[in-house]
Amino acid sequence: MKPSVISIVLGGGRGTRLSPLTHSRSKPAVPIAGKYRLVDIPISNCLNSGFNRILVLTQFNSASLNSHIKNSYHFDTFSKGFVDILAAEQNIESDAWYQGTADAVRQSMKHLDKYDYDYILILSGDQLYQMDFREMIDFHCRNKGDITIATIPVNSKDAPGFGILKSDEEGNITSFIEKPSGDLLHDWKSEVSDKNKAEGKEYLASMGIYVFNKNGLKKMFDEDAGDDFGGELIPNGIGKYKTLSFQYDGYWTDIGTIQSFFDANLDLTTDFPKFNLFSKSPIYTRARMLPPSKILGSYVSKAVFGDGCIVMADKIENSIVGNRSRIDKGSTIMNSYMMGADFYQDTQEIVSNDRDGIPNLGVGKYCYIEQAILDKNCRIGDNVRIIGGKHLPDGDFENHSIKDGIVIVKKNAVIAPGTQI
Ligand code: ADQ
Ligand code: ADP
Repeated sequence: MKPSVISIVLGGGRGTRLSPLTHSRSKPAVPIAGKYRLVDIPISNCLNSGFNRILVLTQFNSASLNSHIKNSYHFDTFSKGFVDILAAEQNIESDAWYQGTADAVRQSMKHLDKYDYDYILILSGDQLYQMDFREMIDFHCRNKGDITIATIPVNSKDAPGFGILKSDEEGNITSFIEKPSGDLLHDWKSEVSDKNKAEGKEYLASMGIYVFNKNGLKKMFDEDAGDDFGGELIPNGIGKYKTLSFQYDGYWTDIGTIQSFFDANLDLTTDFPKFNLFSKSPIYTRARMLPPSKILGSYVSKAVFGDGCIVMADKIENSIVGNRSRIDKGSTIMNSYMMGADFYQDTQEIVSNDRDGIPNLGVGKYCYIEQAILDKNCRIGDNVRIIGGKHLPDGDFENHSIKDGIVIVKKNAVIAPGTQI
């Protein structure tokens, strides 16, 4: 019999590590890969696994997340599928934000009572991967776990950023430490495959993807204190709950920081990206009915285009160009992610702006942009040079921020002609 599953997507803490992309939108609504949003990844993995009852928990319910979910995920009456957003809400008992991952799920349990389910699948909202969750749920049922954690081998450089665990031969997790400091690592090596060993990946990391039995999770919330799964409830529950490791060997990356977000996006422009957009399991998103993209006389290499773009640039290389992007003649875009725009300007407006020296939506004439993220609806004037690089110190300015050497031009920013960043 098909297991009865409700999926919960943890849609974001405060999203500060992804700011300024999260200034005006919640984290799940951050655009990726030119035409999707972060939340499309876990939702698509659920749908491709046959689990179509999905709740997205978020700290604030921005208009763009709401409209994205409402416009993207439609189910017929007979399927009983839904994707609903649960935003942190004030109520009689509490006026607090979700205090952590476990608190977010704990506060949401009352909304689940109206559904029939046996298992809860808890997912992070800021990861890029393709996984068939049926295999994980099968593993959980076969081995009669209370909790199953998806795990992946990582190297000693990455290990301090994750929950690290050890398991016995049957996959029972025997110990777990959240984000161990480097000096503790030597105690946390696991037996891994020869391939992983050769790559130096000798630590088993939690992917922050959990399966719980419904009653087990309720019991945990009733009996154990803690606001965070990785920091408190999971490590404290080892020994009390049968906690299993389900090892995954595919591509998986956390995209919670500007650097990892940028790297994951730009990897999609390589010959053989680690994340396969051209897969039999589709990534679902909003069908926007945009026209095809039009390229006029540009040299283009290793570039990924969204829909409805008009590109007259000289050169686009190693870059993602999102929906409705307009790039004027003589411009170059290198190693960058341009998110595109939410709307078009009409031709009359473009001509009159050109006449008056007012920047139009998109990138103007004779610009040079490298190592940058251009958030949506930017207006980059003519002859602007934006060149990121590791030599640049982090900073936050009116129209842009710099993080890890990446220049992030803020949503709706207007960059005056001739500006140099
Ligand atoms: P982190 O990713 O550092 O570690 P956390 O920041 O708690 O954990 O985020 C997990 C997910 O929950 C993210 O998608 C985040 O946006 C979301 N989230 C965080 N706080 C939230 C809140 N208050 N309300 C709603 N959503 C919230 C976790 C585990 C580690 C594991 C890594 C793998 O704790 O053990 O190794 O994930 O990435
Ligand atoms: P996408 O899914 O294509 O990224 P969204 O539908 O989330 O875009 O965003 C489109 C948003 O842009 C909508 O909220 C819409 O109201 C807004 N929008 C559309 N036309 C204009 C316009 N001319 N000026 C400003 N905002 C616009």
